Amino acid sequence: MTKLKVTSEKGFTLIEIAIVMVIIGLLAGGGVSLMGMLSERKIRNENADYLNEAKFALISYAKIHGKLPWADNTNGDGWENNLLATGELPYLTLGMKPRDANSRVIGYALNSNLGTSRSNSCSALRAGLAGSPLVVDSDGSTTAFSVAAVLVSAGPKDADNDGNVFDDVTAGTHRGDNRDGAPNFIRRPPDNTFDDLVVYISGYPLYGEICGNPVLSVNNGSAANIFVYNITQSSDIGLVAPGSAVSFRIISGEQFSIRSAASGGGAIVASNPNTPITIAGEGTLISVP
Ligand SMILES: [Ca+2]
Ligand SMILES: [Ca+2]
Ligand SMILES: [Ca+2]
Repeated sequence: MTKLKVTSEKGFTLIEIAIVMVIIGLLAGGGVSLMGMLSERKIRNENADYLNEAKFALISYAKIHGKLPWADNTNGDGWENNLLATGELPYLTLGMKPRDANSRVIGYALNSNLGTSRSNSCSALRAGLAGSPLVVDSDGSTTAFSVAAVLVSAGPKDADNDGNVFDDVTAGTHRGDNRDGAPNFIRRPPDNTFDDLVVYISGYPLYGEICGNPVLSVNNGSAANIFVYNITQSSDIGLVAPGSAVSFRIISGEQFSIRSAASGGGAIVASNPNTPITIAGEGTLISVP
C-alpha cells in the first residue's frame, strides 16, 4: 500500500511580502499620476473647445451687428461695457456659458476700431489693423502683430507664480503678458511656468465674414454728369450721365463721394444719402435729384 506523502507548503517570507507591497505601491502611485495627467489633459481640451466656441460666437455676432462686442469689466455681470477694449468675455451678450473648465471667466480684448459699426469695422479691416490687441505667437517670429480680437483662458493655475492666474513670459525670445496684453498677449505651448490658452481672430478672415463686396448704385436725376469718386483709393470709379443709373461693385469699407468734376474735382453734389459715405456689407443706393 502506497502511503500518501504530505508536504508542507512554505509561506511567503516577510521580505517577499515587503517587495510585493512596494511594487503595488509604485503601481498605485503611477496610476494616480497618470489619472492626474489625463484629467489635466481633459480640462485643457475642454478649455480649448470653450475658447473656440467663444471665437465662433464672436464671429457670428460680428456678422449680425457689423461689430464685435465690447469687453465686460471685472464686475462680471456678463454684459459688454461700452468702449471697454480689454476685460472679460461678455458671455451674456454672446449668450454663452459663463466659465471655462477651471471655473473662470475668460479674458477678452478687441481692436477698438471694430466696436462701433459695420462701416467703421470694414474701413479699419480694409486698411489693415493696427494697435492693440497685439499677439506674439511662439509658432512664428518674435514680432507682435495686430489682431481683431483675442481670448485667453488662464488655465489651471498661476503657473509663473506672480499672483495672477494669467501668466507672463519675461525671458526667452517670445515674450508677452496675458494679464492685460501689455505690451502684447502671448500664445505658446504650456510648460512649468506658463499654462494659459490663447486663441485670436485675425483681421482678414473677419473682413471676409462681415464685409463682403457690396454694390453701389447711383441714380443721376440731375441735368449734368456726376462723378463717383473713391476717396480711399483717390480715383473715380465711374461717371453717371444725366437721367441714368449705374451700379458699381465696390470693396467694403471704402469711402466715396459724388463730385461735379472728375478725379475728386469740382464740388460735392447734393445726394440722398449725402456723401462722403463709407459703404460696407450691404448694397447702397445714392440718388442725385
Ligand atoms: Ca459688464
Ligand atoms: Ca495661468
Ligand atoms: Ca501668473
